[in-house]
Amino acid sequence: MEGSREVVRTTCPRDCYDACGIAVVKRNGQITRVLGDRDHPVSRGALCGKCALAYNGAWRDPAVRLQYPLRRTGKKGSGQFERVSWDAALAEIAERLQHILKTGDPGSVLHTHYTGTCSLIAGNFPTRFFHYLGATEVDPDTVCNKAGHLALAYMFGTSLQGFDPRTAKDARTIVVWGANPSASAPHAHKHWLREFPGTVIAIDPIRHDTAKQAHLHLQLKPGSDSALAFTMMNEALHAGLIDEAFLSAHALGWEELKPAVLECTLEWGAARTGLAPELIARAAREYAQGPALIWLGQGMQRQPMGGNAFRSVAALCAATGNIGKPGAGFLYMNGPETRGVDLSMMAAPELARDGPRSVSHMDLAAILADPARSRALFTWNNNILASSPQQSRLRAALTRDDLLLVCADIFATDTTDYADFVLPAANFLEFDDLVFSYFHHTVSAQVKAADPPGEALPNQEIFRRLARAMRFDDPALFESDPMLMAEILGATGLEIDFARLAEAGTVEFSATPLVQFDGLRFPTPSGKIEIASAAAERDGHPRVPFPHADEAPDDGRFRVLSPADAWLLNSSYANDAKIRERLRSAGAVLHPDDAARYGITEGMPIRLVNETGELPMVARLSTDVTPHTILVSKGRWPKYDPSHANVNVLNPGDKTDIGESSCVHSVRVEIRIPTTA
Ligand SMILES: Nc1nc2c(c(=O)[nH]1)N[C@H]1C(S)=C(S)[C@@H](COP(=O)(O)OP(=O)(O)OC[C@H]3O[C@@H](n4cnc5c(=O)[nH]c(N)nc54)[C@H](O)[C@@H]3O)O[C@H]1N2
Ligand SMILES: Nc1nc2c(c(=O)[nH]1)N[C@H]1C(S)=C(S)[C@@H](COP(=O)(O)OP(=O)(O)OC[C@H]3O[C@@H](n4cnc5c(=O)[nH]c(N)nc54)[C@H](O)[C@@H]3O)O[C@H]1N2
Ligand code: SF4
Ligand SMILES: [Mo]
Repeated sequence: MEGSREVVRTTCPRDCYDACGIAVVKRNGQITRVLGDRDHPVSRGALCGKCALAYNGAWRDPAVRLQYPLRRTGKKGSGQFERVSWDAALAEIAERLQHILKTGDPGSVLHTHYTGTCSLIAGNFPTRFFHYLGATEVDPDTVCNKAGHLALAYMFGTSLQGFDPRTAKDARTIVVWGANPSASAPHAHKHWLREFPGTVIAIDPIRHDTAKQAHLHLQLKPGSDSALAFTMMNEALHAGLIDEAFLSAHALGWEELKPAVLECTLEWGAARTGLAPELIARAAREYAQGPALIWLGQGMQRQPMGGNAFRSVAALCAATGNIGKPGAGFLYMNGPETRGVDLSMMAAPELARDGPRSVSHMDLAAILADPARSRALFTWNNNILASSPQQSRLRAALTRDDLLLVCADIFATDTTDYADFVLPAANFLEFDDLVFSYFHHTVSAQVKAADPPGEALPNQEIFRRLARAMRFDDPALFESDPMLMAEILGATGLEIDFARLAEAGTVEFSATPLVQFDGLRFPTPSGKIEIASAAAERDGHPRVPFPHADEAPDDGRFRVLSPADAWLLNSSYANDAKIRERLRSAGAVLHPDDAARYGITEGMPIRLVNETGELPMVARLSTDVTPHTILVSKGRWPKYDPSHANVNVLNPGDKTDIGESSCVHSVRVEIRIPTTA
C-alpha cells in the first residue's frame, strides 16, 4: 500500500549564500526524504551534498538528537547528564541568574550565538532576553566578518547592500575575491558563475574549484590583497580606465589616495603578491573596463590588515566607476534591509536599559578565565569549542565550577559536554520561520514538516520560557511567532502572508533586478563614497586605505588558512556518520616544494605547532596552495579526533586592524615530523 504522500516546501536556513528551496516528502505523516525543490530558482531541485546527507541522516535521527533538558551529573566535560523536566531546568537556571543579578553585574552573564540557524526568529529573537537581562553579547560577527562590515561602512555607509545577482546579465566581468563558492555557495558556483557568459576572475591563494573554473586565477600570496588592489588601480590609471568624472561627482578622497596609487607599479605589485605582472595587468583592465561585479568573500578579510584590504578593494571599485549601474557593484552580504526589514525589530536592542554590551569573540577565552568578568555563559546556535579561537584555553575556562554554563543545541557537541544545563533545540524542519538569503534578494518560508523529537523546542520558545521563569514581564519577550512573522512580512511591503509564502516557498523581493546604490546615493555622512573617511580617522584608523602586503612567514613558519569545507557547514554536520566518512581523508594541504624541503611525502603524519597549541595531521601535497601556506579546513569536532582538537587549537585569536575581529587565515605554525618510537 502506497499511503498518502505529501510534499512540504521549505527553505534551508544554514549560514550559506544559497538559501535553497527544499521539498520535504512525507508518507502517512512521516518524513521519508528531504530533497531540493525543483521550482526553486537557486537550488533547481538539488541540495548540496552535505545537506542531502545530513538532512536525511543525523538531522532526522532521534538517536543522535538532543531530546530532553539535561542537568550535569559528572565532571564538566565528561558529558554525563541526567534528564530533567523543562520546569526544573528553567527554574534552576533562573534561580542562579537571579542570584547573579542580586549580587553583581548582569554584564557578567555572557552569551554567544551565531549561525546554527539563520532563520530570522530562531536566529535573532533570543537576543531580546539577553538585552533585557543586561547581559554581555559576545559579538557574533567578530568571529567571522566584522572587519569587512566596518571597512565597507566607512566607504559606502553600509556593507549590507550588495549587488543583485540577477544584474550579472548586464556585467562583462565577475571577480570572486577571497571567497570560495565551490564550497561556501555551491549553487552560485554551479549555476550563477558557470552560466555567466563573461569573464570570471578568481583572486585566492587556493586553487579551489571555483578558481579552476574561472578564466583567470590570481593565486596571490595570502594577505597581499591591498597591494593587488592598488596595483590594479595603478594599471587602470595607465590604461585611462579610472573614472575621474565619477570620482569627482560621487566620491571624496581620490586625490588623497592617488599618490599611493602612482607608486604601486606592476613590478612593485608583482613582487608583493607573487603574481606575474601581465596577469595583474590583464585582470586590472578586464575589471576596470566594466561593468563588473566583485564578490567580496568573508575569507579575504580574516587577515591582520583585513579592514585595510577591504577598503583598498572597495576603492578600486569606486575608482573604476564600477558602482551604481546595472552589472556593476560589490557584494559582501545582502542584509534584510535590502528587503525592507530592520533586524533590530527581532533583536530589540532598546530592551537593554543601559545600552547593549558586547565583547569580541577574540577575548572570549580570556574573559571566561576571569571569574570577575564572567559568572554565567549561555551558548545557542554556536559551538564555541569547535569554532572559536584559543581552543585549549577556552576548554580550560569551561571547566570552572563557578561558571554557570547553559547550552541550547540540537546535538551533544564538544561545548554542550561542559554545560551545567543542556537545552534541546528544535531544528528547522520542526517549526515555521522566515529565511532571507544574504546573496539573493529572496524572501522564503521555513515551514514545519515534523514535530520536534522528545521535548525539543525552537530557540525562541526556550527563551520565552526562561523569561517567564525569571518573572520578567515585558511583552516584547513573549511575542508569538505568528505576530513576529506578520511584522517582518509587513515590513517587506510584499503584501503576502505566511500561508501564501509557505505555498510559494520563495518569492523575489522585486520582480526586476535591483541596481546597487541606484541614484548614487550613499548612506555615508557626506552622501558620497568616502574613500577618505573622517569617521575612520576618528576611530583611530588611517583616513584613506594604504597599499600593504603581509610579510611571508620567514622563520621557517607557514601560514595556515582554514576556510569552509565543502562537506561541513562551519562545525555543523561533522557528527553525521556519512559525512565523517568523507572527511576521513582530509588533512593539511601543503605545496610540494615546501614538502620536499622537509622530506614530507603524501599521507605522512605531521604536527602543526605554535605558541597556542599543536595539531597532529596527515600531510597532503598539492600545487593548489601557494608556497609557505597550509590549508586545513575548519569545522571538525574535536571529540571525534584522537587529539581532541581541531584547527582552532592553533588559533591565538589575534584581532584585525578594524573591528576586533578574527584574522584566522593568518595563523602561523611550524611543521614538526613526529619521530617514530
Ligand atoms: N579556524 C576557523 N574557525 C572559524 C572560521 C574559519 O574560517 N576558520 N570561521 C568562523 C565563522 S565564519 C563562523 S560564522 C563561525 C561559526 O561557528 P558556529 O556558530 O559554531 O557554527 P555552526 O557550526 O554553524 O553552528 C553552531 C551550532 O548551532 C547548532 N544549531 C543548529 N541549528 C540550531 C538551532 O535551531 N538552535 C540551536 N540552539 N542550535 C542550533 C549546531 O548543532 C551547532 O552546534 O566559526 C568561525 N570559526
Ligand atoms: N560548505 C560550507 N559553506 C559555508 C560555510 C562552511 O563552513 N562550509 N561557512 C559559511 C560561513 S559562516 C561563511 S562566513 C561563509 C564563508 O565563505 P567564504 O566567503 O567563501 O570564506 P572562507 O571559506 O572563509 O574563505 C574563502 C576563501 O578565502 C581565501 N583566503 C584566505 N586568505 C586570503 C587572503 O589573504 N586573500 C584572499 N584573496 N583570499 C584569502 C581562502 O583561501 C578561501 O578560498 O561560508 C558559508 N558557507
Ligand atoms: S547549506 Fe547551502 S547549498 Fe546546502 S542546502 Fe543549505 S542553502 Fe543549499
Ligand atoms: Mo561566518
